[in-house]
Amino acid sequence: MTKKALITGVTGQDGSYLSELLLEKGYEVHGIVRRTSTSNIERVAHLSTALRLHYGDVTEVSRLMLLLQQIQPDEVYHLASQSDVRASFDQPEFTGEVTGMGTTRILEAIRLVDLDCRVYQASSSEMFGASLPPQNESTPFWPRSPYAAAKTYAYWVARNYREAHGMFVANGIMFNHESPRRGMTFVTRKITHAVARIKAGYDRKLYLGNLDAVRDWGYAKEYVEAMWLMLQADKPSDYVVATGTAYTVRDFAEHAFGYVGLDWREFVRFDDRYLRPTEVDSLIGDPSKTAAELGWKSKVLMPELASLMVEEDLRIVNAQRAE
Ligand code: NAP
Ligand code: F7E
Repeated sequence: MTKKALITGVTGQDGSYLSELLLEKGYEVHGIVRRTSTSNIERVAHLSTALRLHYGDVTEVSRLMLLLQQIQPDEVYHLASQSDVRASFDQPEFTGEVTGMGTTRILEAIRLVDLDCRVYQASSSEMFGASLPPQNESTPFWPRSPYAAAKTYAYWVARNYREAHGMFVANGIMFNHESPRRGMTFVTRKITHAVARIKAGYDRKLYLGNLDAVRDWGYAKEYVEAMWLMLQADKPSDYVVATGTAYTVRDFAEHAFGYVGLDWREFVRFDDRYLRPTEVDSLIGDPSKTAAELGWKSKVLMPELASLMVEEDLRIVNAQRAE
């Protein structure tokens, strides 16, 4: 029997890589897409004949229930979220509604239609916030943004549906993961895209905020494999997904500019608009449980990740120039 998967947030970075992975594995893959006035399906356009897309929104439970009833998925990957930490300070209520309550709605919809399926909840290292690294599954949460607070709420709701209703719900506590498909506002992609534009002569400066922040950056394409593995386990649990390595934003900029032979110090300037009211200084994951129980281990580390992202942004910028 062909397995069926439903992905919320299918048009996002992770949704696109996960769709590819599940299609490769022979799944029938369904995705929920928001109706927007301009196209939001670029990341999955190449899969459009294989993917089955449905309009929906995690703020509308009646639609979620209908889709679950019609599709009858074996696995639900709940990735939909307002995922920009800085933006969550400007839109805290909206972030809570989508990133927090969205999880309750999807779980309650599954319960109400009495669907026997496995659920992945996209939890985040941001929940650790100010707790000192290395962070693992037992590290206390100390959220430092409305986004992190919403994800912490969603994490506990996921745990509660597991404990109260016996549902198979796994939390993937993912540390930052990036790729050439990363949204332009996140610091890695902002840097690699700027490097390509500066190299091509379109821009002369890049404005950034806190260069001292430490992150554990991995490659999104590898991280979606861990999502799938969590739903193949014998029992549901919570897993940290990370590389265990630490770099600053400054390190990332140095590698990205260095890849095209430029010195980052000539181009990067400070702009306090990119500072956050409360910052997360250092996130470094300890993925030992995930390695031991799921056999997952990251391969691509920051220097290679920065290079492959710059490489793809150079290709994009050069293709635009040729048009
Ligand atoms: P992303 O690129 O920002 O994608 C978010 C997805 O959610 C998009 O498809 C977006 O649709 C969709 N969405 C937003 N609001 C929605 C709504 N109201 N109803 C339905 N869909 C909605 O995020 P990502 O990097 O792929 O991350 C996937 C998940 O993992 C998110 O929950 C994120 O918070 C979490 N996470 C990410 C990281 C990371 O480093 N990437 C780390 C830990 C956890 P549009 O395309 O229409 O905007
Ligand atoms: O910031 C600093 C910024 O926005 C990383 C999301 O996927 O990962 C992501 O959240 C660091 C922060 O990611 C700029 O202050 C400096 O310390 O790329 P980011 P994030 O906030 O870590 C987690 C795990 C998620 O779950 C989230 O959904 O970089 N920084 N200058 C900057 N950040 C941005 N965006 N822009 C700057 O100019």
